Amino acid sequence: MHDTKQQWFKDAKFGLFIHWGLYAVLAGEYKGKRTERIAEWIMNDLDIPVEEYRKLVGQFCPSKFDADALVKRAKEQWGMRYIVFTAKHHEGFAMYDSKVSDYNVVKETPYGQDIVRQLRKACDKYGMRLGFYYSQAQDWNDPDGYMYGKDNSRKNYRAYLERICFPQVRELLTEYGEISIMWFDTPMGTTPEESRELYELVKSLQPNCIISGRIGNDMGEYLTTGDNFIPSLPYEGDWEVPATLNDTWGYNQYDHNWKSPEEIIRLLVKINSRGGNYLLNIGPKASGEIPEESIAILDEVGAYVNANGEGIFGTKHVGIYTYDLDWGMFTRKDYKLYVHVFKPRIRLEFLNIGNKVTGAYLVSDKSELEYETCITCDGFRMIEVKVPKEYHGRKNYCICLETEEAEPMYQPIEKGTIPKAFWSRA
Ligand code: FHN
Repeated sequence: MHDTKQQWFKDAKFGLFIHWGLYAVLAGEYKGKRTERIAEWIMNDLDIPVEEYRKLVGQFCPSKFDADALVKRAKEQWGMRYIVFTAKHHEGFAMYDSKVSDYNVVKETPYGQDIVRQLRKACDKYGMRLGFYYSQAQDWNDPDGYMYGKDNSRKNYRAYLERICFPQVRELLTEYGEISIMWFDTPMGTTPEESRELYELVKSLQPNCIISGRIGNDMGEYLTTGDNFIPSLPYEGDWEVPATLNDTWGYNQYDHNWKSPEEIIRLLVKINSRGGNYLLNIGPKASGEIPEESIAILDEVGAYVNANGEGIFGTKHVGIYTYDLDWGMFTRKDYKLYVHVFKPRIRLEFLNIGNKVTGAYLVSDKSELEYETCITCDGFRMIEVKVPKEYHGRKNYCICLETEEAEPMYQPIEKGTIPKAFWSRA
């Protein structure tokens, strides 16, 4: 079982991933050809030569980037608890003032400013945790960095690690204050010894910095699931789902396949209910602006998160309930079972829950709710909560059932197998 031993990560539940690099200039299209895959992979997928791709630096001038406004919004409006920013993605371009390689935003772009430094400042101001995505193996700019689906046999990855990866990781962990996560990705041919070296480098510089699941060779401190992949069962231990709002990470002007705010709310609660964190991505444009669709979705999601944060942050994975409800999902803390209600209901019925309920309230304003426990005419134990009249037509709210027992006690469907104690309480 993965254990980061960091309570903040276990409690965080909702984070912001930011994929931003030179690929934003192309926005999914190079010389009239659109990429059919994720936008930040355009260099690799459309075989753009290094010399050509490097010319994009001249067009990178994000004058509309406002780190302060972004972090403020992520914290206050979207309810997110941490940010992971692509300090260097597979394209090999550093979004900070790297002394290790001139291929960076300060040295080579007309913009000339350190993006990471601006995020650091804003995160400090708003009390937001900051982590870095760092592509430790794939580097399409460097002759010794891995590429995907290409011949890597003549590359000297060891030389790459020593020349670029290790020194840049050192820079990121010594020049930018307290870093909460190093988010490594696509380890490719990294050996266990190399993963170990990288792990130890991070820990020697910042012992509390958490290392993502994709450092390779099972050395991550938490499980990073596949992109947009949610485990279908509750999972104990620390884990995180990196996920997109549409079908790309980096900005793609042609990708309009946005998920709705309602879908995102359900995905967030589903992941939280199974015990994980949701690391949800935005891909800023080359201008520095955040796509308006992303903002609109996240503003609405954030309204839910802010009103119902008690049932999100600090919750633990919920065991398997006997039934698959089409109108709601559970999260929990000790002695509290939260029910996120996604469809209009007049009453909320919970069949085969064995707990003794001691109170019920609406999470957003703490108002008390009426409830009762009964035995159905089929002989099943049922808890019933009355939805207040003004909520009858409403969806997307959260209630809390306070219980005498620390954990929810789901009963099997077959009556004969239900322990007597639960029946006698009704
Ligand atoms: O190749 C990357 C991809 O561009 C993106 O960064 C995602 C985020 O999880 N990780 C890799 C693919 O899994």
